Amino acid sequence: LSKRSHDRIQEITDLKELNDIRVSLLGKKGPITEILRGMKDLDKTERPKVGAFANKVRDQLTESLQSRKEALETAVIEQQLASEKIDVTLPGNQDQRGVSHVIVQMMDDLEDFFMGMGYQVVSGPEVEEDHYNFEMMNIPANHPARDMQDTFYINNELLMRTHTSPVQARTLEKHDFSQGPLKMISPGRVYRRDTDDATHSHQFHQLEGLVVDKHITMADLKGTLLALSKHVFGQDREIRLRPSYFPFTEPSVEVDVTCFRCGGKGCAVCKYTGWIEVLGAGMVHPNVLRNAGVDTDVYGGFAFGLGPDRFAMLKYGIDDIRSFYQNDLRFLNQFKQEG
Ligand code: FA5
Repeated sequence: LSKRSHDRIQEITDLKELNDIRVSLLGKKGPITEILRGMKDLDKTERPKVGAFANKVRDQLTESLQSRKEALETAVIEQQLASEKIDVTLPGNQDQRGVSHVIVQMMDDLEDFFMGMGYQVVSGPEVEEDHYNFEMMNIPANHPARDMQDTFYINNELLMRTHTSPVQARTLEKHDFSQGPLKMISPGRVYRRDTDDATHSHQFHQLEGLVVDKHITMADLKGTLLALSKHVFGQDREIRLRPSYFPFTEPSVEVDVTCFRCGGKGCAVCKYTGWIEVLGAGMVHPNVLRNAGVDTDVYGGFAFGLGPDRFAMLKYGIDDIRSFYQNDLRFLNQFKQEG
């Protein structure tokens, strides 16, 4: 009984079934109980032997049942652990990290470049006085150059600045030249009553640059803009200066960079000229310096104004400026920074 029962018990795979077997073997109606109950009918000399035997079998069965029960319980726990196991090699839930806007990245890069050359970064108000936006920049009322920059007026004196050039005037007024030369850039938003199209936006960005010191020449301007062009568009770039007109610079130039698609040979990107216009610049007009109280017998300088929107379009081959302002994540997420 003991051996056969033991083997059967060890084959059981279910706790309920095991309990049923226990009841059938050791319960009130089981064989052991029956033997013990029948003891009274036995001979006195037989009783201790049969009793000891029955007890031994019962103990063996109890032990067998107990060990099987423990084995099954352990198996249940193990199965549970296996099914609830955490796979630490699975990829985690990715956080949706934001991306700096491509224009912000472009402006950060330009700021880094100029700060590395010792320029200070200055900001000015977007709601600007007519006085700084135009008058101080040598564009008096009724001057035809005002038409070059169609303006959002707030009232007679206030407007949305049409360029970052008023920051030149504000900084020149405050600068103490006895402490050294002025080298500044000013990045920011500007506004014009332009009709939005692929290359024009009514709100866009500019980055102004201004250097005023003794003995500043056009060669300083050209060297600076060449270094800038190489930094942004690639080390192979060359630049050329073409005569232009701005009221606040004299002489004034438009700056072209050799096309970075064809290297200057001529292609669709540069309209087969080999050159791409990237910014306006010039030597600071003496009137601008005088308006700000700077002694033009001693000091002179150069200034430039570039459009980070247009720079980013050229650098990344973006054909519509409106892409920057539509906040389509499929567009913006393409400009993920490393790290
Ligand atoms: C100016 O605004 C001058 N203040 C720049 C300057 C500063 C010249 C200092 C000399 C010395 P302009 O209007 O060309 O110039 O604009 C400068 C740049 O802004 C352009 O080269 C172009 O990149 C960008 N820009 C002008 N209008 C728009 C527009 N509607 N949308 C996007 N970018 C524009």
